Amino acid sequence: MVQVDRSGTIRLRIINGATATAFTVDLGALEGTLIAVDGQPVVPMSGRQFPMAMAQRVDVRLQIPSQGGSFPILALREGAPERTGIVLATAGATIGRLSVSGDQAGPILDNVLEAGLRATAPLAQRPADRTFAIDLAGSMQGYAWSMPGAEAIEVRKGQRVEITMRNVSMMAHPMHLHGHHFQVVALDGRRFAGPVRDTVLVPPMRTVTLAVDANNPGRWAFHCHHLYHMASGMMATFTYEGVA
Ligand SMILES: [Cu+2]
Repeated sequence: MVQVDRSGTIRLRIINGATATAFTVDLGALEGTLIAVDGQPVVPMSGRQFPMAMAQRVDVRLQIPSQGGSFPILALREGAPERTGIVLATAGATIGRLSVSGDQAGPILDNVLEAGLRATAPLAQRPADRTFAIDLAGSMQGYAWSMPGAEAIEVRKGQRVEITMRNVSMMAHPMHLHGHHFQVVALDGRRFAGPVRDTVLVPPMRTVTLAVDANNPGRWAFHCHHLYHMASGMMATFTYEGVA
């Protein structure tokens, strides 16, 4: 339980720190405003449910009603009834006991919300200097995963880089690049000025393109944040030329 003030404004920053589980944050009776993803501001979007893949963060602004009360903020497990969360409560409010299992399975994550997000500070408009096309491949049978096309991602400082990730598997992959924030610039080939972030979900059989300015020389991990996928093949690097 987290005590809050009547009529108070709350900023919740939620991190999906799970190894292999996606969630949907459910605000219950409260309406919230999504104001940032992965710590990067987005054009505010109101809603009651926000999907979160592994490693993703959301910042949600909430208004506590003047009459007060208790307000469960739940994280619904994808495709299963289990849930967890916190309760925001004003002084003296009655707090009911909640089951760890809901009535129905949590939503399967897709990119519907992603398509509606817009960065407040998008990357400058410019053509890509380097483009890479990679597949996200593998299967549950044998549990071997790979990122063909990502073996040799090598860039130069100052370049605009675009990476198109095509998921040819039947599992979703939250793809995470270290050392940078990128902008999501296309979903299934449709261009848009999407959010700036560092982890983007690529659902099964879908394609996501990210754009990134190579401005932080090093040898950076670029991987699926489903840690069992990462450990069994979905790990690549984003390397600057001349960096060992
Ligand atoms: Cu994965």
